[in-house]
Amino acid sequence: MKKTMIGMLLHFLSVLLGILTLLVLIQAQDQSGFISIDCGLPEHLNYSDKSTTINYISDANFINTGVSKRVQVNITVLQQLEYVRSFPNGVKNCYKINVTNGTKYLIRASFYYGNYDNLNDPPQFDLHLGANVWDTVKLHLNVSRYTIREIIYTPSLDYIQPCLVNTGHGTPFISAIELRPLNNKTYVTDSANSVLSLHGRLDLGSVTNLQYRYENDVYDRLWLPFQWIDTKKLNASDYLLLQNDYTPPAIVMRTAATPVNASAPLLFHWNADNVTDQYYLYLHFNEVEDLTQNETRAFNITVNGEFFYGPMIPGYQVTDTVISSAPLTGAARYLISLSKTENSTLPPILNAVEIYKLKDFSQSETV
Ligand SMILES: *[C@@H]1O[C@H](CO)[C@@H](O)[C@H](O)[C@H]1NC(C)=O
Ligand SMILES: *[C@@H]1O[C@H](CO)[C@@H](O)[C@H](O)[C@H]1NC(C)=O
Ligand SMILES: *[C@@H]1O[C@H](CO)[C@@H](O)[C@H](O)[C@H]1NC(C)=O
Ligand SMILES: *[C@@H]1O[C@H](CO)[C@@H](O)[C@H](O)[C@H]1NC(C)=O
Ligand SMILES: *[C@@H]1O[C@H](CO)[C@@H](O)[C@H](O)[C@H]1NC(C)=O
Ligand SMILES: *[C@@H]1O[C@H](CO)[C@@H](O)[C@H](O)[C@H]1NC(C)=O
Ligand SMILES: *[C@@H]1O[C@H](CO)[C@@H](O)[C@H](O)[C@H]1NC(C)=O
Ligand SMILES: *[C@@H]1O[C@H](CO)[C@@H](O)[C@H](O)[C@H]1NC(C)=O
Ligand SMILES: *[C@@H]1O[C@H](CO)[C@@H](O)[C@H](O)[C@H]1NC(C)=O
Ligand SMILES: *[C@@H]1O[C@H](CO)[C@@H](O)[C@H](O)[C@H]1NC(C)=O
Ligand SMILES: *[C@@H]1O[C@H](CO)[C@@H](O)[C@H](O)[C@H]1NC(C)=O
Ligand SMILES: CC(=O)N[C@H]1CO[C@H](CO)[C@@H](O)[C@@H]1O
Repeated sequence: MKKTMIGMLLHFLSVLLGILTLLVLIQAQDQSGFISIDCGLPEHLNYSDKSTTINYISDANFINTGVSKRVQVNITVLQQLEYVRSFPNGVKNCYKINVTNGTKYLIRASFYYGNYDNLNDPPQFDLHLGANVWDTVKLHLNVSRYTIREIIYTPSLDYIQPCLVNTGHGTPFISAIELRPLNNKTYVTDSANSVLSLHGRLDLGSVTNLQYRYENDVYDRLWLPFQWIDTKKLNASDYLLLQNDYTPPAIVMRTAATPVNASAPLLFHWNADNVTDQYYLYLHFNEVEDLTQNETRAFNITVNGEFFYGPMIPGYQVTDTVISSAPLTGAARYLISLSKTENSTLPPILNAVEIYKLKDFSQSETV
């Protein structure tokens, strides 16, 4: 195992930078520790999902309120979206789900309206975790879209209480709650009372245009295929990959984005909801080409023009993850630029990216 940590303070954005190259061989992992709850599912219908092999159980043992309903769409994929639990009564309805305290979990709540109430009127409501406001959920009428909310959270009690809160914009409901234990060396923040909330998780250069999750991803993260303008796709000839602790799926890391114009930088950006927002960025690299002696690929990474990390030289068939070990903050828009160094013969690449927003969870874990 090799570990390199380069830290550097950035005055403008106050960012500490680091690179992790933690090399471990891919470990075979099963879904042990996964908690997969299909909300509204009648108890005798527990099932193993066809596409992921994940076992889903009814929410009947986790909540006493609400009613089970079925969506008006024939579900062919993502069977957990077929039933919902809807909460016509009460302002705040809470689940109580047993967990292993001290374990870092990815917690995902899924919502699929599917006109389950025959009103053709998708609601808006709030999602809480205990006394903490997690997010607002706004549903779509479009039957081909579903909504997720995801956080990375380490409970200190042996149960969690996700709650649906009626804010006067329709009846709250929920389709699924999924908990996935993560490696506690990953997604580390320095604020004890905060959680990471998913802002985006992209698979760049995808040649299949498919969304990947378990079993490709041992942690069942969802990777969305995406292509930025002025980029083209590169793909490796095989799936060989020496993993790090983040373990992005080999099928995601097999492909990368690179600028169409080989001397131009690779650029992407996101807009902050608020300049006070704090973001954590995770850039995953894997050299997809077997470079010859006279070829080099080296690039520097900047955030809003300020040096972030470099020179980055992706290892061949190795996952390298560049992380912001302190949050990016103070801007309305974050422009990330990867530009080749003077001596690099090849343009920059990027295989996958994750962006999380820090959320304050300093209120009680219970309701
Ligand atoms: C479904 O799963 C739950 C939780 O494991 C269990 O309590 C229940 O008995 C199961 N129901 C059936 C019919 O298997
Ligand atoms: C759902 O499937 C049933 C039976 O296969 C069919 O009768 C019905 O029309 C389908 N509904 C929709 C909305 O596709
Ligand atoms: C949760 O844990 C408590 C205490 O250990 C136990 O009494 C209860 O049955 C558990 N609930 C479920 C749904 O497993
Ligand atoms: C788990 O909770 C118990 C008490 O319920 C506490 O003693 C223990 O320290 C907690 N463990 C962690 C890792 O938080
Ligand atoms: C529904 O969403 C899909 C996927 O985002 C999109 O392709 C389609 O155009 C949308 N349909 C409508 C009616 O908005
Ligand atoms: C991660 O978990 C291991 C084993 O449960 C524990 O020994 C270690 O202290 C934890 N590390 C952190 C940073 O929480
Ligand atoms: C390619 O990018 C370089 C550097 O940004 C620029 O000078 C050049 O004009 C670009 N070429 C084309 C064809 O856009
Ligand atoms: C931005 O955040 C600050 C502090 O958290 C808050 O006072 C302000 O209302 C927020 N602005 C908007 C537009 O949400
Ligand atoms: C790199 O070396 C190979 C032979 O090993 C040669 O064919 C190629 O032209 C060289 N490329 C450059 C850019 O020098
Ligand atoms: C890239 O970063 C290195 C290390 O900080 C620096 O020496 C070099 O000048 C930078 N190169 C470019 C082209 O920005
Ligand atoms: C770039 O190449 C030149 C000429 O080969 C060399 O003098 C210089 O040290 C190289 N710079 C870096 C950063 O490797
Ligand atoms: C599946 C796929 O698109 N594979 C491509 C990977 O990249 C090579 C070129 O390097 C193409 O020839 C393959 O078609």
